[in-house]
Amino acid sequence: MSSDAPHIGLQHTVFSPQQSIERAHDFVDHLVQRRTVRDFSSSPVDEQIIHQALRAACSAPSGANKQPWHFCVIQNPDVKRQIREAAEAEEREFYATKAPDEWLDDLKPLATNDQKPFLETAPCLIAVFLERYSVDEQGHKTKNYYMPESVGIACGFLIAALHRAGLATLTHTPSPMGFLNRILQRPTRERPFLLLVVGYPAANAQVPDIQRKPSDQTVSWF
Ligand code: IYR
Repeated sequence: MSSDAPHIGLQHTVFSPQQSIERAHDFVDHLVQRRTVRDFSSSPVDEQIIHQALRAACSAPSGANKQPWHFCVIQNPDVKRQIREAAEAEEREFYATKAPDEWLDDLKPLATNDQKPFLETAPCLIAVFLERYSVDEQGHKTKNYYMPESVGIACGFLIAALHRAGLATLTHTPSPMGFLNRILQRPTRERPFLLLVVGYPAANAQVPDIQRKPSDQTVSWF
């Protein structure tokens, strides 16, 4: 069923077949170099880069265009310290008691532990919240749809845009992350979804020697 809702002409660039292939290679060759980084430099990040990457994130498709996300950009050292302390408290419990052995075994190649110094070293953290529901101008609750899918896609855009600008990121999810609502004073209708650590890699940054699955395991063509 179509509706009378206003529509406008699509703005979309189509390239020649050769250009399309080259552009796909250029973009993907760079994107696949992205690695999750845990050794961050304290070098500052120009806020323009963060603004632009958030523009990318906020342009993501979302269920019924509800845009069910909120991004908190944290650069204040005192707020970063509070987040580190709260995250490490959760991580101590995770590593000492909560995590089953299988999970700890799966984490061995990453060599992670309950220490999260990057939460203070990195110049910028972006806390991403998922809006369970919204509130309209009259204060009435309004529904959102496909929130995890929508916010997940927005985070993908965000990470890709930051990588494209030469920044490193770490998708950090201490569990539970309710401390982010408290520290950042976000309402309970917003669920903390991801804590993204953003900055430049340390000069001597190391990453785990792990491989991506071959495409015959991850892709089927029909
Ligand atoms: N949140 C913990 C554990 C952890 C869990 C997964 I799944 C990872 O991919 C990486 C780490 C930590 O950050 O150490």
